[in-house]
Amino acid sequence: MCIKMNSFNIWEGRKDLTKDLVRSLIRGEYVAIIVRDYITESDCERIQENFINHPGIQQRKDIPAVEIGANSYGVTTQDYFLGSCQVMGDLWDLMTETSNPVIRALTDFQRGLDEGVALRPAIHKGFLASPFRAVSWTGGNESDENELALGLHEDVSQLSAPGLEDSEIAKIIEPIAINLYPSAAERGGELVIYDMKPNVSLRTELGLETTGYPYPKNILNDIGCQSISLDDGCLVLLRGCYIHGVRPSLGIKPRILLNSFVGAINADTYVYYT
Ligand SMILES: O=C(O)CCC(=O)C(=O)O
Ligand SMILES: [Fe+2]
Repeated sequence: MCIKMNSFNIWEGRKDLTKDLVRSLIRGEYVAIIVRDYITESDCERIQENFINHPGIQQRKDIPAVEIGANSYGVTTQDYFLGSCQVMGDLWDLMTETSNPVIRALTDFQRGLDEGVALRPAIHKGFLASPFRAVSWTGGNESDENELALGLHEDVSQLSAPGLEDSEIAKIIEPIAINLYPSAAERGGELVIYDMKPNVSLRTELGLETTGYPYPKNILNDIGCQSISLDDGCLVLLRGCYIHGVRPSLGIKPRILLNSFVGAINADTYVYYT
């Protein structure tokens, strides 16, 4: 699927997300940062169990996936923030008897921001965005080399959706995804990132200016990409303006993603949302 490797910078290491790495990512020196073994084995096991047995798990309607948490994609500001508040208890349950690696990742991210720059939840009329959502993509057939469980997209255009105009998150120019994988697929489930940052005119030409999804494969024919194999405990920070997608997962173990987005809304404030 990837035709040209290593054409852009992805940092890879283990255990810790340092201030310097966060700074380098924000400055644009890397497209993504991969920190393996970021979540402890016992937290991974616990989150897997909590996810599988969770009564709040929902089948998504638009794409084969199961999810716990609120999602700002395709909804109005009011529905998103209301939904975020309603799922807070479910998210706590998912973190039962863990050290809460999502809060650790958000805190590590904040430490990399310049002095005086705050990271806080996005807020709307007193309602707070939730710190993460948990999702497992269940679709796709791994034997088909072109198939994806989550199609090619970027995470920027969806912030221009008409329903979100009045929200803080609509002010974000470049979101960064903070993705934790307490459970990776036995096989497959790779995150594929392309060296392409579509501009507004391309997004508009393709009719994706308020969704960022799904990009047709043929625009990527000569574009470099990297396929990132994930394992239990990985943390990936990804600049959401680059086109990316997810390969189908195989095996009985679910591929579980804990996802948050962060982005600047002014010179001294970053917000997180889902
Ligand atoms: O599942 C993944 O690895 C990435 C998911 C993603 O890109 C998204 O939810 O926007
Ligand atoms: Fe994404």
